[in-house]
Amino acid sequence: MKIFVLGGDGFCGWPTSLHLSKLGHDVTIIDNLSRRNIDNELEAGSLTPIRPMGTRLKTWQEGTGRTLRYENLDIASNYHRLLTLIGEQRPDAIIHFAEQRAAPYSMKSSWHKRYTVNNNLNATHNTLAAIVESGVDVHLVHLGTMGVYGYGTAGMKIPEGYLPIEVTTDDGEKIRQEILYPANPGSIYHMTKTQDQLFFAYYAKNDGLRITDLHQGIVWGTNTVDTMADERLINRFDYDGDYGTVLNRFLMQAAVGYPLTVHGTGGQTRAFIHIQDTVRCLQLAVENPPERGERVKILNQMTETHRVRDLAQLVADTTGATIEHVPNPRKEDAENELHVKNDLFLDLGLEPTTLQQGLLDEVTNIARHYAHRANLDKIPCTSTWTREQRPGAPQAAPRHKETV
Ligand code: NAD
Ligand code: USQ
Repeated sequence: MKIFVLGGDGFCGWPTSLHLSKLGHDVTIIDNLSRRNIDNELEAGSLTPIRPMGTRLKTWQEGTGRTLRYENLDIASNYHRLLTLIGEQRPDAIIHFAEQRAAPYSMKSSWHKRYTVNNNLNATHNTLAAIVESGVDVHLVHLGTMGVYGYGTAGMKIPEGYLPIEVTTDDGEKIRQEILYPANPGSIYHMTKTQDQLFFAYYAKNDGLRITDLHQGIVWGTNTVDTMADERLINRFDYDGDYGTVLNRFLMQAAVGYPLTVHGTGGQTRAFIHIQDTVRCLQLAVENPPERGERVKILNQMTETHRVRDLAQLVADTTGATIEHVPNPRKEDAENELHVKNDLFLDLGLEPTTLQQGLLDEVTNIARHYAHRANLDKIPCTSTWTREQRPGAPQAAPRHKETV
């Protein structure tokens, strides 16, 4: 298959590109390297020494004899080049990872909110419009997030995208239908993913596009078998307060002797998946496209759920790290339950890598191995969700009954 990987230089996109290339697919990476530029902006960087794109491609070629193509292109602003590439190359599938993906980064300032909205919505919409305009029958596979649902359960497992409902018409007739699960984003970043869903529903309905949307949980781990083959292929590992995700941050913090930063009570429950399972899910999604005219195929891409304080305890027990409860810079429920359906990927043959299997390996081979590269000043989460949470901000005046 000919496959475009939008965002193929990133944490999920790079190992996915290697995995698909190894399987014999003809892969073209499209990436504007904005993530590397954000590292410059934040004066932070990957714990692992990621190599320039040219070195990555050459190393893969030398090691496997396979060629990965690369186009440096901003898909959010360079619509015509994207359209031309689709028209000339006629890909069978496009995998879309190319968005600004960090919730804390999206909340840093009004500039960061606007950048995230402009980048993510235009990236997704340009891709859809270009597929239609090109007339090529492409299967679009998008990386969405579990966060589109919010993290509540309403007393049931979160279904895969669609909620069955029953409404009573004015004539008293009961009608059953399935609607998109109500969106409940917890950050500007997550909000862009809820809007992506509407773009997909519209283009599937109006233009018959074949679209798969993967609602992925928090990805942990670093390497896959392919990125481990040569150190020059190593994947990125984010640990800073904006881009580091919770479990990888805890692993890194344990390795450098920094107390594990649990926000508030640590009562947040989240869904997780290992990076090796992410690439396998992408393979399964590409191999199982929806039919033309079918509604958007939505799959929950996660393998286990954990409460943040339990994760901290697990890492502490494994490594001897200490735990610190720090004020939560986010606006989120102090405690939540989360139960999620993931039958679709299990039915397709996914065999999950569990935390129990991979945790110690990750601590030893990545976090401890590269601990000398860490900048501890970059660990604290400084992006706050509201003005009132900013350091030194005047507290909102109490609302008295008579002024309401
Ligand atoms: P990442 O930031 O490491 O990778 C994204 C890549 O897209 C980067 O290389 C960046 O340079 C590129 N990019 C961004 N905007 C672009 C544009 N306008 N044009 C061209 N390239 C652009 O992020 P990631 O962790 O690999 O996440 C990939 C996708 O998966 C995201 O859409 C994210 O929302 C989703 N996701 C990630 C996680 C996770 O835990 N990392 C979990 C769930 C969903
Ligand atoms: N948290 C801590 N301590 C930390 C960092 C985070 O307690 O040091 C807490 C947060 O308050 C939050 C939870 O851990 O309650 C998860 O935070 P996170 O940064 O690991 O994950 P999140 O912001 O949700 O975003 C990540 C990815 C995003 C993806 C999402 C999937 O960056 O791209 O969409 O996970 S999900 O969470 O399922 O929506």
